[in-house]
Amino acid sequence: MVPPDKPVLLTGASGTIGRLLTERLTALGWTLRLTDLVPFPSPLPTGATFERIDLEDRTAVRDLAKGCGLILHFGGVSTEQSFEAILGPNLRGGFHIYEAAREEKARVVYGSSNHAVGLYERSTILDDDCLLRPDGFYGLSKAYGELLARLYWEKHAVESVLIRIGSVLPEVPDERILSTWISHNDFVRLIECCAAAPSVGCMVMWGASNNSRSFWRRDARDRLGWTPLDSADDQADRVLGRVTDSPVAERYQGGKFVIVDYTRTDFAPSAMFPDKE
Ligand code: 15L
Repeated sequence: MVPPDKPVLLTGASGTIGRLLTERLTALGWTLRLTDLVPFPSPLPTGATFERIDLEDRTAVRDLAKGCGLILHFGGVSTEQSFEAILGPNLRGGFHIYEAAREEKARVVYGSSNHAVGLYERSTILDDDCLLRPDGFYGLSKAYGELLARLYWEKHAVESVLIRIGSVLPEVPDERILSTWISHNDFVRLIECCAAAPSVGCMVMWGASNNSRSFWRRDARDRLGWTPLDSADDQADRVLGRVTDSPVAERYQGGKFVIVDYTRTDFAPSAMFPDKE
């Protein structure tokens, strides 16, 4: 695929996903403008520049996005934390990203998460139009980001691909991730498709490889031109039986994120939507 003709802003560049994309996309000839709150941990590859900014700084985000045609937004808090810790980077930061995208007429690839729907039971198979059921404040911030994207599409024609990322890991560490795994190669190809598709509107993509145990089904991948080529299935023998000791974590798609500050004893959330399950 031909690299984007304009520079691409990548937030969260120093994190796991950011470092993967920096290495792989520059090797494909992309010009990347990287940013993170913490320094980039290794030497910068050719084609990448780095500026350390805070997503809460609206002017800094706007200035850094100048001239970019695509924003890969993977910055912010990526674990379950207090509302106060998530508010600035994820909610306010997300708003700054969308304001910058609106000004630049840039497309956004928004790093959403399976934790936006983490309170579905594992036996429920979800399509892209399912109700959002966040499993904590982190998942809630991703649900907000998805709605922010929809607002900016409907009011300002800012295009977005909302990737509900499963687990981006070199290999599968446990039984749950047999359902949520996305290989590095599938993930990088997905990002290439997000950049290359002639139009994306505001679409949701399940960010997972071709796993037979997947919790997820329909999305707009045909329109995007993406087909995952890998599968966690090959690794099943090694990890089947590697589970937590929490019945709550094992019951819900979000796994361990669900049990942070979980106070119910009756497993009732699923009973809120009996007709959907
Ligand atoms: C996420 O959203 C997290 O950022 C990542 O660290 C993993 O925990 C992943 O979800 C997951 O659910 O496996």
